[in-house]
Amino acid sequence: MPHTLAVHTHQAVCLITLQRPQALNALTSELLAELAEQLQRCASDDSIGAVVLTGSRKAFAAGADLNEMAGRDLVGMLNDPRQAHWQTITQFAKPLIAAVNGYALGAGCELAMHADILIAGEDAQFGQPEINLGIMPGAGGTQRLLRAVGKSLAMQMVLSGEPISARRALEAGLVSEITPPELTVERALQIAQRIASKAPLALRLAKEALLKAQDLDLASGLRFERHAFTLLAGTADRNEGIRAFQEKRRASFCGK
Ligand code: DAK
Repeated sequence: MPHTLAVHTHQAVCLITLQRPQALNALTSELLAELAEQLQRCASDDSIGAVVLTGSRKAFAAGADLNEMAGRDLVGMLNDPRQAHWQTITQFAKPLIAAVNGYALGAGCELAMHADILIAGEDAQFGQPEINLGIMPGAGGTQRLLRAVGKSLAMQMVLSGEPISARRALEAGLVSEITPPELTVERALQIAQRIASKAPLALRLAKEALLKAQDLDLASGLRFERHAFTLLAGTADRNEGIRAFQEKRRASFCGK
């Protein structure tokens, strides 16, 4: 049983809630290990189609746990077990939705940016305040933020440490929707349920292709897309999807 997370699965969607309210969900090694373990479990469970990750109304997560970080020197950072946990989170291949209320700062913002879709409450704040501590983002904050919001705003956030509001995050493309805070999780679950009803192999390849768009040049990305599209032509779910359309009924996908 995880200590730092609450985990509930309902109709093919797993809801993972960060639970360290005493420290605004600051990310400890234990929390990251438990999160990585839960994502691995979801990855190997065929009955789970999507995951929603959330925190509390006050904080999604206020960054890496600074009390834990204070005890790590250079060698400690190089051998940091958290690196492996971040890798596991990065490699999660099923759809991942973040429902963000309150503070998403430092590693908390970086964790939210690992999600494929971000839904934010109106009071959410996104920031990379590491510069105030004499350090810089270390879990993708420079790379994913720049790709999400563009150079000028990413530079401003990382170099000044100033957070941005949910509305600004929406305008910049960091989040796709904002909601009243009490509805953020519900809206994320609604989107996750819809996604989880689709064909698993198509979801997996579509997510992979979309992520490649950030890394590859256009010709390579288009080549990957064509291969993935062709692969799906050999799946039972593709036949079922088209047959269901012709028979005017809802498709029932099997993941093959
Ligand atoms: N760590 C530990 N405790 C924290 C915390 C944090 N990041 N953030 C808040 N808390 C604790 C506070 O100490 C306080 O505890 P008590 O004093 O009550 O025991 C409690 O949560 C409530 O916080 P406040 O009293 O400060 O609440 P306020 O509403 O006044 O302020 C705040 C909220 C979020 C503005 C403030 O707490 C704050 O500035 N927190 C620190 C935010 C921050 O600087 N975050 C960035 C941390 S650096 C790595 C990759 C990445 C990283 C590290 C390693 N590897 C790949 C290895 C990332 C680094 C970071 O994220």
